[in-house]
Amino acid sequence: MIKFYHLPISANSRRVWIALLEKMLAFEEVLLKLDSDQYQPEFLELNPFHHVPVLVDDGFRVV
Ligand SMILES: N[C@@H](CCC(=O)N[C@@H](CS)C(=O)NCC(=O)O)C(=O)O
Repeated sequence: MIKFYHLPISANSRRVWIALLEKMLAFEEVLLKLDSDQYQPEFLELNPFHHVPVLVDDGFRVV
């Protein structure tokens, strides 16, 4: 299943969120707080630019 790393109040995240909902794709949400979560090593491995949103689908990342 697609993993969607985001923060609901992020406008950039919302664009992707709306697309996922419009396409009726199943996804699992991973909520981040942008006061430190984006700098955690596990997240930096996904996106070295420390930005949300990030999509991961079966190992394929979109940042
Ligand atoms: N190129 C990205 C930029 C996303 C972006 O700027 N995200 C902001 C939140 S809206 C962010 O994650 N900021 C956290 C940070 O800069 O550490 C996109 O357009 O999706």
